[in-house]
Amino acid sequence: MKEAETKTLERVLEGFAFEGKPVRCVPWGSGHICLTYRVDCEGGRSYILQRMNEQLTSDIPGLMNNIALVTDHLRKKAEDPRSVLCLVPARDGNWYWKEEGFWRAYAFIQDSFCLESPRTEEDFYQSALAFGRFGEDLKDFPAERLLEVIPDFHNTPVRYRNFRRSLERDVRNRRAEVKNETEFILEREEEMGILQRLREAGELPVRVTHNDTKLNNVLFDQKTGKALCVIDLDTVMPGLALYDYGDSIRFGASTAAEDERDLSKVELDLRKFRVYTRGFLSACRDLTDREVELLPLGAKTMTLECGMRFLGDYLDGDVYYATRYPGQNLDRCRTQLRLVADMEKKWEEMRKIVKEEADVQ
Ligand code: ADP
Ligand code: GN1
Ligand code: MG
Repeated sequence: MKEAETKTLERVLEGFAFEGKPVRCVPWGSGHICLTYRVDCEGGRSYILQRMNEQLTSDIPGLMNNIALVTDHLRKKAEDPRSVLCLVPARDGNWYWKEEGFWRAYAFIQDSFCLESPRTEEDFYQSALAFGRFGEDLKDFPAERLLEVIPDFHNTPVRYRNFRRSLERDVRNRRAEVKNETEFILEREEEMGILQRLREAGELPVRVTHNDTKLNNVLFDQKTGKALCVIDLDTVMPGLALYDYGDSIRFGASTAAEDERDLSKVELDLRKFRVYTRGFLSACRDLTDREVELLPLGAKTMTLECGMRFLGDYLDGDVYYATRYPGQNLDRCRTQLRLVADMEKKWEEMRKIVKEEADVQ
C-alpha cells in the first residue's frame, strides 16, 4: 500500500465505531465499483470497509439511507443474522465517514465465500433463491420511500441516449474501431425500449429491486454451500423484477467470463437458464403473468444494456468501470453482445423453458 493510502486509511479506521482496535486492513474482493478492504480487529471481529464510488450518485447520504431502510426491513424477517448485511455506524452517528471521499463499513460475514461463476448448477440455483427471496421479502416495503439512487439506472432508452453522446464525443478516437459493435447495438434499439415503455404505461409493477444481481453479489455459506446473503446494495431502488432476473442470467448463465476474449466460448447455457428460472420463480411468488412471460426479454435487455454501457465507457476512456488492462471494457462489451446474439438463436427455447418452469410452480 502507498504511504498516502495508509495515512488515509488510518484516519478512516478511526472514524468508525469498531469493536476492538483495528490491527490489519487488506484489499478485499473483486468488485468493479467500490474500493473494498477487510479490517481485522483485536478481539477477533472483522469488518468490510468500502470507499464508495462517488460517480454512483451525488447523494451518498441518501444512498446509505436506502441501505439502512432495506437492511432493517430484511432483518425483521431473517432467521439467520448472517443473512442480512449489517452496517456499522461512523463515530458521528452517520452511516458514512467522509475522508477523501465517502466510506462505509459492514460487519464481516464470517465463513462465507463469493463466486465469480457458478461451480455447479446448485450454486446458480442457490443464487436464484437468494435474489428471488430478496424481492419477495421486500414486496411489502413501499418502493417510493427509496431514493432513486442512480436515476434511470436500467432505463435502456436513456442508456441509448448516453451511448450516442459517447459516440459523438469520441474522446479517445475509438469510434471507428467499434463500428460492428455499434451497429449491433443500434439495430436493436426499438426492442430494447419495450420494458421501459411498459413500465411507464403502468403495465409492469414497480418493485424494490437490487439492480445488480451478479452471482458475485451473493455470499455463500462455507458450511452448507447454500446462498447466505445478498450484498452490494448500492443500487437498491424502485425497479422491475425483470432487471434482477435478467442481470443474473446475463452474468451467471453465460458459459464464459464477462471479459473472455475468445468469443467462441461465450454462449447462453440453457441448463443454467432453466435452473435459475426455477429458483427465481419458486422464491419470488409475487410475479404477474406478464412479468413471467417477459423474463426472456428481461435477460436480453439487461445483457445488451450492459454491453452498451461497457462500450460507452470504452469510448469515454474507461472512466467508470475499474479495468485491469487496456481494452478490457471492449472485451466485456463483446462477450455481452455475443450472448445477446446467442439468445436470439435460442429465443424460442428460452420462452419454452420459462413457460415450463412457470407451469410447475
Ligand atoms: P462492488 O460494488 O465493488 O462490487 P461489493 O459490495 O460487491 O463491491 O463488495 C466487494 C466484495 O467484498 C464482494 O464481492 C465480497 O467478496 C466482499 N464483501 C462485501 N461485503 C461483505 C461482507 N459483509 N462480508 C464479507 N465479505 C463481503
Ligand atoms: C458493476 O458493482 P459491481 O461490480 O457489482 C455495475 C453493474 C454492471 C456490472 C458489470 C453500480 O457492478 O451495473 O452490470 O458492474 N454497477 C454499477 O459487471 O454501475
Ligand atoms: Mg459487487
